[in-house]
Amino acid sequence: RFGTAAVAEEPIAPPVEINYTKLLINGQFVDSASGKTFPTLDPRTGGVIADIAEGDAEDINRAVSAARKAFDEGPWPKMTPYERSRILLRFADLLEKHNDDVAALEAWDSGKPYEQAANAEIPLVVRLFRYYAGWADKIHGLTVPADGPHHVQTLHEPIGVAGQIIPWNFPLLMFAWKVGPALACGNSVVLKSAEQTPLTALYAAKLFHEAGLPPGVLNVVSGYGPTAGAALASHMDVDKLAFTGSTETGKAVLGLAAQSNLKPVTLELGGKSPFIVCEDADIDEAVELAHFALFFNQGQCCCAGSRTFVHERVYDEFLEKAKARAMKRIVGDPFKKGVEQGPQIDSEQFEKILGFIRSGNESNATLECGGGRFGSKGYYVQPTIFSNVQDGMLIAQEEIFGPVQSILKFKDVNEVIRRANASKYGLAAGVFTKNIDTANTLMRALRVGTVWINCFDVFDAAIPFGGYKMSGTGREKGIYSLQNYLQVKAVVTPLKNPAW
Ligand code: TXE
Repeated sequence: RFGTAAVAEEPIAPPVEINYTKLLINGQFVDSASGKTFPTLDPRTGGVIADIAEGDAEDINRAVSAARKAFDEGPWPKMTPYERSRILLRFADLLEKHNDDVAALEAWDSGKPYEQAANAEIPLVVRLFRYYAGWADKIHGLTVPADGPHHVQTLHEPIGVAGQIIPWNFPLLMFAWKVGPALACGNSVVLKSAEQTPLTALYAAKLFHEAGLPPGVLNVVSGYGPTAGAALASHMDVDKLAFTGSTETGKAVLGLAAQSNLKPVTLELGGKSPFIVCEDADIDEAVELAHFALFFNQGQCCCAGSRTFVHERVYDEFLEKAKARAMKRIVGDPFKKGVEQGPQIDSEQFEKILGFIRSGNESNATLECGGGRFGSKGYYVQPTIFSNVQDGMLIAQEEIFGPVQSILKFKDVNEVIRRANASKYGLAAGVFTKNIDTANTLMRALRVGTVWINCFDVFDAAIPFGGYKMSGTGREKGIYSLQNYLQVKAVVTPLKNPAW
């Protein structure tokens, strides 16, 4: 019933070996202190890809000590900014050279289509490191015209040891959003990758050392949240915490940070982003974009356009075309050419999505297509559409994080503003209209961190990203992310001859 991929005669990805499975601490690959390992699984089958060293609190201690030493004793924060920039650029070059291998690892570990990783995500990561390499030697303070006979200046200093916890939906891109600005500002890092997708962070950290990064500046600890993640969030010697993941875990890490040493925390959490199709929209384009906004990356995007609001005058046409598009979506092995949708990340997410589909059916939304598992093994879910969705339904309120589009009808702009904003989340929104006045009204009224007008999921390195409300706090990417990794020091000296 759904599109099927052309079976590629030749594999479209290079054969890839898994060489890095240990923890990377102080520039060395090491076993975990406990000697324990955990399996990382192939979402196509649920089978084991590799056994990975399982870090816990003791390994976090080791990694934080190495990062502390690298920060306090240098050379990293004391290098010239230009030298730091050169290392970031050399890393970007190496990653670009290994683009296809890294993309293959990413697709294998996460189930995302190889073509998506190779053609879009890894190039975005390369671009982001070049962008932050460009910032490294442009970070500076101000001279402040204070009252009185004083010379006042501010120094923008690195904050110290940054703890970073990332999820599995865009493993290397999330690594980049966190590590790029932290290193550009001269910090050292302890990063905990997601237990579902440990492979590419280890590979990238290895390349960073090849690029000349001093030992201890970037440490990668694979492992689980309640052990390694919680130890990092509550560590007394970590100066800053950055987290991307669920709102629930975000609350927990914020609490751990507060109860330990009050380290500042940036959070990038869940979303329930409205995608608003106005009556003047080109329906074919709107259908395609709304489809992309929701189904991209198996629906596993924090900013997924997961509430598709369609104006009543174009609702029927939109629905029919949206359904036809979803039915054509090519679901299959992420390593086959032309595949648009691979499996969900793991059995937990797979079951969660099927639970939401049940809830949609029980709440009398109309199931237009899909509604179940795709195939008989692995974690594939059929592209699913519910129409006639009402605001109060669970599927209109909670983050599904899967290929399930919910379509809602609206009558006028003020109504859709009110309904779009009636969410605990405020991460992003899509607006589809040709009318500049409508676009301007919606853009200002929506309480979200990003508004994409007649586009969606544009992730340029320079564009800040982050949430209002329970979608998080702080911004990543662009100039704004530098603030997360800098301290401002005011320096005041008396002027002995105030006349000058
Ligand atoms: O997230 P968690 P999960 C949403 C999405 C998804 C749901 C659950 O709705 O269905 O969250 O996914 C680490 N202390 N998003 O369970 O638990 C964990 O090891 C410290 C949205 O995977 O938040 C991983 O590295 N760390 C999202 C990271 O937190 C802890 C992306 C994310 O895991 C921890 C992913 C703890 N107590 C899921 N518990 C987005 N915003 O993009 C877990 N972790």
